[in-house]
Amino acid sequence: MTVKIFETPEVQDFLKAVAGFDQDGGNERAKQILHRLLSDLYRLIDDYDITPEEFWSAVSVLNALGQGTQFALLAPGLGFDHYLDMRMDAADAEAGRTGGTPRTIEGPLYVAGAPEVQGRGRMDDGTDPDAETMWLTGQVRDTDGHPVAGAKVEVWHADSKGGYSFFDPSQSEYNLRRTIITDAEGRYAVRSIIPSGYGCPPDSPTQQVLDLLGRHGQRPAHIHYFVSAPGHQHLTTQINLAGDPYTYDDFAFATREELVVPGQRIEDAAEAEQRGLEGPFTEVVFDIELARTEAPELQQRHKRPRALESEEQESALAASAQV
Ligand code: MBD
Ligand code: FE
Repeated sequence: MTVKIFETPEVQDFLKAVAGFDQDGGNERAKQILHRLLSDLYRLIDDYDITPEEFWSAVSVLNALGQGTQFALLAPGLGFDHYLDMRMDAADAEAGRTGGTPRTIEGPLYVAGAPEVQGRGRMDDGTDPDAETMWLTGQVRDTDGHPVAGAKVEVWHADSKGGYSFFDPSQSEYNLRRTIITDAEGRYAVRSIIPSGYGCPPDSPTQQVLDLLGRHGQRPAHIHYFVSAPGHQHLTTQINLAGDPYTYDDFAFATREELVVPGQRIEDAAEAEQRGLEGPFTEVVFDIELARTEAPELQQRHKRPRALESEEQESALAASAQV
Protein backbone atom coordinates (compact mmCIF):
# COMPACT_ATOMS: atom_id res chain seq x y z
CA MET A 1 0.00 0.00 0.00
CA THR A 2 1.45 3.37 -0.98
CA VAL A 3 -0.86 6.32 -0.78
CA LYS A 4 0.18 9.89 -1.51
CA ILE A 5 -2.10 12.42 0.15
CA PHE A 6 0.31 15.11 1.37
CA GLU A 7 -0.32 17.55 -1.49
CA THR A 8 -4.12 17.34 -1.28
CA PRO A 9 -6.07 20.44 -0.19
CA GLU A 10 -7.55 18.49 2.75
CA VAL A 11 -4.08 17.77 4.20
CA GLN A 12 -2.79 21.30 3.47
CA ASP A 13 -5.82 22.89 5.15
CA PHE A 14 -5.56 20.43 8.00
CA LEU A 15 -1.89 21.45 8.62
CA LYS A 16 -2.91 25.13 8.75
CA ALA A 17 -5.55 24.34 11.37
CA VAL A 18 -3.12 22.19 13.38
CA ALA A 19 -0.58 25.05 13.41
CA GLY A 20 -3.21 27.48 14.71
CA PHE A 21 -3.20 29.73 11.61
CA ASP A 22 -6.92 30.37 12.08
CA GLN A 23 -6.46 31.42 15.73
CA ASP A 24 -5.69 34.91 17.05
CA GLY A 25 -3.72 33.83 20.11
CA GLY A 26 -0.34 32.14 20.40
CA ASN A 27 3.02 33.13 19.00
CA GLU A 28 3.49 33.87 15.30
CA ARG A 29 7.04 32.49 15.06
CA ALA A 30 6.03 29.31 16.90
CA LYS A 31 3.13 28.85 14.47
CA GLN A 32 5.39 29.25 11.43
CA ILE A 33 8.03 26.88 12.80
CA LEU A 34 5.54 24.21 13.90
CA HIS A 35 3.77 24.45 10.56
CA ARG A 36 7.04 23.88 8.72
CA LEU A 37 8.19 21.09 11.05
CA LEU A 38 4.86 19.25 10.88
CA SER A 39 4.65 19.69 7.11
CA ASP A 40 8.12 18.15 6.74
CA LEU A 41 7.13 15.24 8.99
CA TYR A 42 3.77 14.66 7.29
CA ARG A 43 5.53 14.61 3.93
CA LEU A 44 8.09 12.15 5.31
CA ILE A 45 5.29 9.86 6.53
CA ASP A 46 3.83 9.87 3.02
CA ASP A 47 7.19 9.48 1.23
CA TYR A 48 8.45 6.63 3.44
CA ASP A 49 5.03 5.07 3.92
CA ILE A 50 5.49 5.17 7.70
CA THR A 51 3.31 2.53 9.38
CA PRO A 52 1.39 3.15 12.61
CA GLU A 53 3.77 0.71 14.34
CA GLU A 54 6.78 2.75 13.23
CA PHE A 55 5.15 6.03 14.24
CA TRP A 56 4.23 4.82 17.75
CA SER A 57 7.64 3.28 18.34
CA ALA A 58 9.16 6.68 17.52
CA VAL A 59 6.76 8.25 20.06
CA SER A 60 7.99 5.83 22.74
CA VAL A 61 11.61 6.73 22.01
CA LEU A 62 10.71 10.43 22.33
CA ASN A 63 8.95 9.74 25.65
CA ALA A 64 12.02 7.90 26.95
CA LEU A 65 14.33 10.70 25.74
CA GLY A 66 12.18 13.25 27.56
CA GLN A 67 12.08 11.41 30.88
CA GLY A 68 15.80 11.38 31.52
CA THR A 69 16.80 14.73 29.97
CA GLN A 70 18.28 12.39 27.39
CA PHE A 71 17.54 14.61 24.46
CA ALA A 72 20.35 16.98 25.50
CA LEU A 73 22.67 13.97 25.08
CA LEU A 74 21.22 12.77 21.79
CA ALA A 75 21.31 16.32 20.34
CA PRO A 76 25.14 16.42 19.99
CA GLY A 77 25.02 12.83 18.70
CA LEU A 78 22.70 13.97 15.94
CA GLY A 79 25.05 16.86 15.19
CA PHE A 80 22.76 19.70 16.27
CA ASP A 81 25.32 21.26 18.67
CA HIS A 82 28.04 21.19 15.99
CA TYR A 83 25.65 22.53 13.36
CA LEU A 84 24.84 25.51 15.62
CA ASP A 85 28.62 26.05 15.98
CA MET A 86 29.02 25.99 12.20
CA ARG A 87 26.30 28.64 11.95
CA MET A 88 27.95 30.82 14.64
CA ASP A 89 31.32 30.43 12.85
CA ALA A 90 29.70 31.53 9.60
CA ALA A 91 28.01 34.51 11.31
CA ASP A 92 31.37 35.54 12.84
CA ALA A 93 33.09 35.26 9.46
CA GLU A 94 30.37 37.30 7.77
CA ALA A 95 30.66 40.04 10.40
CA GLY A 96 34.46 40.07 10.02
CA ARG A 97 35.03 38.65 13.50
CA THR A 98 38.08 36.52 12.75
CA GLY A 99 40.86 35.10 14.87
CA GLY A 100 40.87 33.63 18.32
CA THR A 101 40.71 30.07 19.55
CA PRO A 102 37.93 28.16 17.76
CA ARG A 103 34.71 27.41 19.56
CA THR A 104 33.29 23.95 19.99
CA ILE A 105 30.20 22.57 21.68
CA GLU A 106 29.32 23.03 25.36
CA GLY A 107 27.73 19.62 25.85
CA PRO A 108 25.05 18.80 28.42
CA LEU A 109 27.15 18.41 31.59
CA TYR A 110 28.10 21.93 32.74
CA VAL A 111 27.10 22.88 36.29
CA ALA A 112 27.04 26.54 37.35
CA GLY A 113 28.59 27.84 40.55
CA ALA A 114 31.94 25.99 40.70
CA PRO A 115 34.48 27.26 43.28
CA GLU A 116 36.59 30.19 42.11
CA VAL A 117 40.38 30.27 42.48
CA GLN A 118 42.94 32.99 41.71
CA GLY A 119 45.50 31.92 39.11
CA ARG A 120 46.18 28.48 40.55
CA GLY A 121 44.23 25.76 42.29
CA ARG A 122 43.32 22.12 42.50
CA MET A 123 40.30 20.60 40.76
CA ASP A 124 40.22 17.00 42.03
CA ASP A 125 39.25 15.95 45.54
CA GLY A 126 42.13 13.47 45.85
CA THR A 127 39.89 10.39 46.11
CA ASP A 128 40.95 8.73 42.82
CA PRO A 129 44.26 7.03 43.64
CA ASP A 130 44.58 5.29 40.26
CA ALA A 131 44.23 8.49 38.27
CA GLU A 132 47.20 10.11 36.55
CA THR A 133 47.97 13.57 37.95
CA MET A 134 47.35 16.33 35.40
CA TRP A 135 48.92 19.79 35.41
CA LEU A 136 46.67 21.89 33.21
CA THR A 137 47.98 25.31 32.34
CA GLY A 138 48.00 28.04 29.74
CA GLN A 139 47.85 31.73 28.98
CA VAL A 140 44.86 33.78 27.86
CA ARG A 141 45.81 36.38 25.24
CA ASP A 142 43.98 38.69 22.88
CA THR A 143 44.42 38.28 19.12
CA ASP A 144 47.34 40.78 19.20
CA GLY A 145 49.17 38.54 21.66
CA HIS A 146 48.62 40.70 24.77
CA PRO A 147 47.98 38.69 27.95
CA VAL A 148 44.49 39.05 29.42
CA ALA A 149 44.78 39.38 33.20
CA GLY A 150 41.65 38.69 35.29
CA ALA A 151 40.00 36.55 32.59
CA LYS A 152 37.48 34.01 33.89
CA VAL A 153 38.42 30.47 32.84
CA GLU A 154 35.75 27.90 33.73
CA VAL A 155 36.96 24.33 33.37
CA TRP A 156 35.06 21.07 33.81
CA HIS A 157 35.93 17.47 32.94
CA ALA A 158 35.22 13.83 33.69
CA ASP A 159 37.02 11.58 36.19
CA SER A 160 39.13 8.53 35.33
CA LYS A 161 35.94 6.53 34.71
CA GLY A 162 34.37 9.10 32.39
CA GLY A 163 31.85 10.39 34.97
CA TYR A 164 31.05 14.03 35.78
CA SER A 165 30.36 15.27 39.31
CA PHE A 166 26.70 16.24 39.99
CA PHE A 167 25.50 13.83 37.27
CA ASP A 168 27.54 11.02 38.88
CA PRO A 169 26.34 11.08 42.50
CA SER A 170 29.36 9.04 43.69
CA GLN A 171 31.58 12.12 43.25
CA SER A 172 31.95 15.01 45.70
CA GLU A 173 30.30 18.37 45.01
CA TYR A 174 32.03 20.32 42.22
CA ASN A 175 34.75 17.67 41.84
CA LEU A 176 36.72 18.46 38.65
CA ARG A 177 34.93 21.80 38.17
CA ARG A 178 36.63 25.14 38.83
CA THR A 179 36.54 28.78 37.82
CA ILE A 180 40.08 30.14 37.55
CA ILE A 181 40.83 33.86 37.32
CA THR A 182 43.98 34.46 35.27
CA ASP A 183 46.96 36.13 36.97
CA ALA A 184 48.72 39.38 35.97
CA GLU A 185 50.34 37.54 33.02
CA GLY A 186 47.04 36.05 31.89
CA ARG A 187 48.04 32.60 33.12
CA TYR A 188 46.04 29.84 34.77
CA ALA A 189 47.39 26.60 36.23
CA VAL A 190 45.53 23.83 38.00
CA ARG A 191 46.31 20.43 39.40
CA SER A 192 43.75 17.80 38.41
CA ILE A 193 43.55 14.25 37.09
CA ILE A 194 43.65 13.07 33.48
CA PRO A 195 40.01 12.45 32.43
CA SER A 196 38.80 9.37 30.60
CA GLY A 197 36.54 9.52 27.59
CA TYR A 198 32.78 9.48 28.05
CA GLY A 199 30.43 6.77 26.83
CA CYS A 200 26.64 7.11 26.54
CA PRO A 201 24.94 4.73 28.99
CA PRO A 202 24.52 1.48 26.98
CA ASP A 203 20.87 1.04 28.01
CA SER A 204 19.90 4.70 27.40
CA PRO A 205 17.41 5.81 24.75
CA THR A 206 20.23 7.90 23.24
CA GLN A 207 22.30 4.76 22.66
CA GLN A 208 19.19 3.00 21.33
CA VAL A 209 18.92 5.64 18.58
CA LEU A 210 22.67 5.51 17.86
CA ASP A 211 22.44 1.70 17.58
CA LEU A 212 19.82 2.10 14.86
CA LEU A 213 22.35 4.22 12.95
CA GLY A 214 25.14 1.69 13.49
CA ARG A 215 27.03 4.29 15.56
CA HIS A 216 28.92 4.21 18.86
CA GLY A 217 28.28 6.72 21.65
CA GLN A 218 31.87 7.39 22.71
CA ARG A 219 33.73 10.65 23.25
CA PRO A 220 37.52 10.97 23.54
CA ALA A 221 39.10 12.28 26.76
CA HIS A 222 38.33 16.00 26.72
CA ILE A 223 38.27 19.13 28.90
CA HIS A 224 35.57 21.80 28.64
CA TYR A 225 36.16 25.56 28.82
CA PHE A 226 34.15 28.75 29.09
CA VAL A 227 36.49 31.74 28.80
CA SER A 228 35.41 35.34 29.23
CA ALA A 229 36.83 38.78 29.95
CA PRO A 230 35.39 42.29 29.62
CA GLY A 231 35.89 43.64 26.10
CA HIS A 232 36.38 40.14 24.63
CA GLN A 233 34.16 37.66 22.87
CA HIS A 234 32.97 34.84 25.13
CA LEU A 235 34.46 31.49 24.13
CA THR A 236 32.88 28.06 24.61
CA THR A 237 35.36 25.37 23.72
CA GLN A 238 37.00 22.08 24.67
CA ILE A 239 40.31 20.34 24.17
CA ASN A 240 40.56 16.73 23.09
CA LEU A 241 43.59 14.89 24.40
CA ALA A 242 45.74 13.47 21.61
CA GLY A 243 46.19 9.72 21.36
CA ASP A 244 42.73 8.65 22.53
CA PRO A 245 41.16 6.04 20.20
CA TYR A 246 38.20 8.41 19.78
CA THR A 247 40.13 11.70 19.35
CA TYR A 248 39.04 11.81 15.70
CA ASP A 249 35.93 9.67 16.11
CA ASP A 250 33.81 11.65 18.59
CA PHE A 251 30.11 10.75 18.63
CA ALA A 252 29.39 14.41 19.51
CA PHE A 253 31.46 15.86 16.60
CA ALA A 254 33.34 18.32 18.85
CA THR A 255 36.90 17.63 17.67
CA ARG A 256 38.71 20.41 15.84
CA GLU A 257 42.32 20.08 14.76
CA GLU A 258 43.39 23.25 16.64
CA LEU A 259 41.87 21.82 19.82
CA VAL A 260 43.72 18.49 19.88
CA VAL A 261 46.32 18.82 22.62
CA PRO A 262 49.03 16.30 23.52
CA GLY A 263 49.73 15.58 27.18
CA GLN A 264 53.42 15.47 28.10
CA ARG A 265 54.45 12.93 30.71
CA ILE A 266 57.02 14.46 33.10
CA GLU A 267 58.98 12.29 35.52
CA ASP A 268 61.62 14.79 36.68
CA ALA A 269 61.24 15.31 40.46
CA ALA A 270 62.39 18.95 40.31
CA GLU A 271 59.69 19.74 37.72
CA ALA A 272 57.07 18.13 39.97
CA GLU A 273 58.29 19.99 43.04
CA GLN A 274 58.16 23.30 41.19
CA ARG A 275 54.42 22.75 40.71
CA GLY A 276 53.84 21.45 44.23
CA LEU A 277 53.29 17.87 43.00
CA GLU A 278 54.59 14.73 44.70
CA GLY A 279 55.46 12.54 41.71
CA PRO A 280 55.32 12.07 37.95
CA PHE A 281 52.52 13.84 36.15
CA THR A 282 51.17 14.70 32.71
CA GLU A 283 51.28 18.32 31.67
CA VAL A 284 48.58 19.67 29.35
CA VAL A 285 49.17 23.15 27.97
CA PHE A 286 46.32 25.06 26.36
CA ASP A 287 46.79 28.72 25.49
CA ILE A 288 43.63 30.61 24.59
CA GLU A 289 43.18 33.58 22.26
CA LEU A 290 40.12 35.77 22.69
CA ALA A 291 38.79 38.08 19.98
CA ARG A 292 38.04 41.64 21.10
CA THR A 293 34.49 42.97 20.97
CA GLU A 294 32.59 45.88 22.44
CA ALA A 295 29.19 44.21 21.95
CA PRO A 296 27.90 43.16 25.39
CA GLU A 297 25.82 40.25 24.00
CA LEU A 298 28.96 38.68 22.49
CA GLN A 299 30.78 38.86 25.82
CA GLN A 300 28.44 36.38 27.49
CA ARG A 301 27.56 32.76 26.91
CA HIS A 302 24.23 32.23 25.20
CA LYS A 303 21.24 31.34 27.34
CA ARG A 304 20.22 27.72 27.73
CA PRO A 305 18.97 25.65 30.66
CA ARG A 306 22.02 24.66 32.74
CA ALA A 307 22.29 22.75 36.02
CA LEU A 308 22.15 25.12 39.05
CA GLU A 309 22.37 28.19 36.83
CA SER A 310 19.14 29.84 37.95
CA GLU A 311 20.15 29.24 41.60
CA GLU A 312 23.48 30.93 40.87
CA GLN A 313 21.72 33.93 39.40
CA GLU A 314 19.30 34.06 42.33
CA SER A 315 22.05 33.93 44.94
CA ALA A 316 24.05 36.57 43.03
CA LEU A 317 20.95 38.76 43.03
CA ALA A 318 20.40 38.15 46.73
CA ALA A 319 24.05 39.03 47.44
CA SER A 320 23.84 42.26 45.47
CA ALA A 321 20.59 43.14 47.24
CA GLN A 322 22.35 42.84 50.60
CA VAL A 323 25.07 45.44 49.87
C1 MBD B 1 29.99 14.74 27.36
O1 MBD B 1 30.92 14.80 28.31
C2 MBD B 1 29.96 15.72 26.45
O2 MBD B 1 30.88 16.67 26.57
C3 MBD B 1 29.02 15.71 25.41
C4 MBD B 1 29.05 16.76 24.38
C5 MBD B 1 28.10 14.71 25.34
C6 MBD B 1 28.11 13.73 26.28
C7 MBD B 1 29.04 13.74 27.28
FE1 FE C 1 32.12 16.41 28.26
